[in-house]
Amino acid sequence: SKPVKAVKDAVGAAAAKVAEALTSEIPGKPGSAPATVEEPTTPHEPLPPKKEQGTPDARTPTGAGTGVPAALKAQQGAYLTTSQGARLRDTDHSLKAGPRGPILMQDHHFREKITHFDHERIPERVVHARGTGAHGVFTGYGTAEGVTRAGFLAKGKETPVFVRFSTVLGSRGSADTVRDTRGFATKFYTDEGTFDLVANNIPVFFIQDAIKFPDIIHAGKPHPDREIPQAQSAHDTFWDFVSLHTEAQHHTIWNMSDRGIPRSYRTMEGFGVHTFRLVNAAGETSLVKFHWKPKLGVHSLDWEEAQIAAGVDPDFHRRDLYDAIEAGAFPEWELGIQVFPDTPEETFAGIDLLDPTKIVPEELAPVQRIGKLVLNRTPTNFFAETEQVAFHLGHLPPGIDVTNDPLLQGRLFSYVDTQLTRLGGPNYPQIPINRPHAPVNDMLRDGFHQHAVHAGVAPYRPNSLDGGNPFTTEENAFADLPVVVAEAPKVRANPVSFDDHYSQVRLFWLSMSPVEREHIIRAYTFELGKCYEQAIKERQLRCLANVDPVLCAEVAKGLGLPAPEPAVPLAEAQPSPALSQVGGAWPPDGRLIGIVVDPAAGLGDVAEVRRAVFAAGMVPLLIAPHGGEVDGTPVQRTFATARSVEFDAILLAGAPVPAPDALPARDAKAGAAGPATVDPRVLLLVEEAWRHAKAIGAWGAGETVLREAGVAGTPGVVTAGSGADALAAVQELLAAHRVWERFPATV
Ligand code: HDE
Repeated sequence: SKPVKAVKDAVGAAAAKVAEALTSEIPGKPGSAPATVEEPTTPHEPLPPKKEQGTPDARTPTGAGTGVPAALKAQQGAYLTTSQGARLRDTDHSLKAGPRGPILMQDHHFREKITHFDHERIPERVVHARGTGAHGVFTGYGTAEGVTRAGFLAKGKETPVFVRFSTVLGSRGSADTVRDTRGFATKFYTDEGTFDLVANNIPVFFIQDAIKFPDIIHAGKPHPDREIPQAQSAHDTFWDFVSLHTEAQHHTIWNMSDRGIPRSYRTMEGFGVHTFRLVNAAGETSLVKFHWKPKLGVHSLDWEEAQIAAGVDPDFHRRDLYDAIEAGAFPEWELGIQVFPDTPEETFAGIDLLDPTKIVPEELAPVQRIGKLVLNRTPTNFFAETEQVAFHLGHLPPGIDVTNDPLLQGRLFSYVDTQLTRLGGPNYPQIPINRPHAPVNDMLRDGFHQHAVHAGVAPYRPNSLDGGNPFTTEENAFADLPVVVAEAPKVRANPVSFDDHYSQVRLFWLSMSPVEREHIIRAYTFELGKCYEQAIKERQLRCLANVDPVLCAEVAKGLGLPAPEPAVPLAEAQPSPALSQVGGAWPPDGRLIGIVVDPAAGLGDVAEVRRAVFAAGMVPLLIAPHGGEVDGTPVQRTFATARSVEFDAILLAGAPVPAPDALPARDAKAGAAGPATVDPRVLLLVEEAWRHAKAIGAWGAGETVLREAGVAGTPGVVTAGSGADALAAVQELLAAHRVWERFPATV
C-alpha cells in the first residue's frame, strides 16, 4: 500500500545517507586537516575542551594507563552510539507501528534515552546547594615548616586544587547575590593525601555544638507550609531562632554587615572557623586558625544593587568567576594562619579557642602567610566536577589535625554521611573530581557504583595470600596525636566560657566605619521589617540592646518600636580595625567598565580607551543603542541588555538621544521641565551607578548625560578633556572600590 511504500522509501534514503556518512573521511581525525566547525553538518571528533577548561586528572586506580582522559571517556569518535557503543542511525524518531502508530515497547534506544534522562538529577546539597567551582594551583611559601610537616606547604611546592564557592540557604537554582554566608571549600590534591579546607567567608558560626545544625538550618530555610522565602534570612523563623538562641548573634551581625553580600567570590576572605592542630616534623603541636586573604581586597555589593542583580542576573557571582578566569584575571588568595601555643586550656588572650562563635582579632595574633592560591581553569562539565565534588573535614594529610571544638567534631560525622545519599553510596571518592592524586591502596571493596577492578584476593590484614600487601608504615603516615582527654563525667554541657554571647558582637560593631554601621542598621531594619510577628522583632531588639544602644535605637526607629534597655552590661570591647572593609587601595583586576557610546556621533577616542582598559587588567564593555558594531568596534551590551549592576564603573563617551523603543521618556512625567535630550535608559544606568557609589567618568558630549542625570560635580563623578584622562581618574577611584562619601552616614 502507499504508506508502507513511503516508509520504505524514507528508510532507504536514510540508510543511503548513513552509509555515505559512515564511509566519508572524518575531519579532525589524526592525519586529516584540523576541522574548523561552523555548522554541524559533517561527522567529526568531539570538540576538545576550550583553552581554560581542563580535564579532571586521569590518575586513578582504574583510569591509569588507559590513555583516555577521564572527561572524554564517554565521548569518543564521531558517531552517536548507545551506552553500549552500538552506532545509531536515528535518535529523533521513536520506533512506531507506522508513522501515525503507537510507540513499540521494543524500542530499546528510546527506553535507554528516556530512562537515563528520568534519573539525571541527584539530590541537591542539603545546605550550600547553590555554588560554582574552579580549578587552580596552590604554591607553598615554606613559612609554615616550623609548625607543620604537611609537605604541600613546603617552599615552592605546587599542588593542584579545586575550589567550590556557595551560598548556604538557597536551592540549586537560587540567585547568587542574596544576603547569606558564603562557602569557600578547597580540595588540595596533595602528594600525601587530599586535604579539604571547608571554609566560609564569615569566621564564626551560629551554633557552638553540631547537634543544633538542623535547628538553625530549619529556621533559615523557607517556611515549611508555603516554601517561601527562597534563599533569604528575612523571615520570621530565622529571626525567631537567632533571637531566642543568642549565641547566634555574632554570626548574625556579620550577615547583616556588607560581608553578607560580597561583590564577587574573588573579593571574599575565607575562614576555617574552627581551631585546628598542626604537628611539625619534631612532633610538636600548635593550635591555628586558617584564613584566606584575597589579593583584590574584601569588597561587597550595595544592598539595592544586590537585589537588582538577583533579578537581572541571578548568576552574577558564577558569571563573574568564569569571566574573570577566561579574561585571564586569575583570582588569587594567600593562605594564612594565626598560630597559638597548644596549652591545656586551649585559650589565647582569654578567648576560648574551641568556641566557634569567637574570633581572635588579627591585632592580637597576626595572620602569617604560608602559601598562595591561583584559580586558573574553569570546569569542563559543571555536573561532573562542581556538583559531584565532595568535601570532608576528615580529609587531612599528615601534619594537620583536628581539635575538640564540638562543632568541628560533629562536622567530622556529617560530611561523609550526607554524600552517601547525595552521591549514591560509598564509592564517591572514585568520581574523577574526588580522586586523590596520591596513590590509593585501601581495602575498601564493592558497594554501589564500584569503578575500580581490584586485583588480589586478600583485602584484609594480616594476609599472606597477597604477599602481605598493603603494608602500614611510619614513614609520612598520618599519626593520631596522643592528646590527653580530660578525665571527666559524660555530660551534655558546654564549658562556661561559651556563655558569653555578646562581647564579640559589640567588638564587631565597634570595629566598623560609620558607613558600614549605617549598612548594618539598614540590614537589620529591612530583615526585621519583613517579619510578621511583633514578639520576634521586640525580642531581637532586646538582643541588639546588649550590643550597642545606637544600633538598637536606630533599628527600633525604623521598625517604629521603642528601644529596650540592655539586659547585660555592655562589653568592654577593643575594636579590631582589620574587620573593616573600608580603606586601602586595591588592584582593579577583572573589573567591568561600561562605556556608553552614541553611534550618531561616532566613536572618537573610545577604541583607544578600550585598549587602555584591557591593558590595566580590566574588561571594557561597549554599550550602544543597538548591537553589532560602532565604527568597526563590536558592541557588547545594548540599552536593552545593559543594567548598571553589571559594571564597576561607567564611562560616558556620548549622549545618545532618546530612541523610540526607550522607556517612557521623562517629558511624559507630569511637571517635567522639557523633553529629555538623553535616552532615559542611559539616565537610569547613571542614576543607579551613582546611587550605588560607583565611579563615573565623562568627556565630550558625555558630560550632557551627567547634567541631565543631575549628578554633575558630585563626589566620584569626573569630567576630563579626553577618554584617557577620564579613565585614569575613574581607575584611581576604583582602587577604593566605591565612592564612600556618597553614602549618608548618620551614626
Ligand atoms: Fe557545613 N555542611 N556543616 N559548614 N559546609 C555541608 O556537606 C555541617 C559548617 C561548609 O561546596 C554539607 O557536602 C554541619 C561550618 C561548606 O560542597 C553537610 C555543620 C562551615 C559546605 C554540612 C556545618 C561549613 C558545607 C552539605 C555544623 C565553615 C559546602 C553538603 C556543625 C567552616 C561544601 C555537603 C561544598 C556543606 C554539615 C557547619 C562549611 C550537610 C553538621 C562551621 C563550605 O555535611
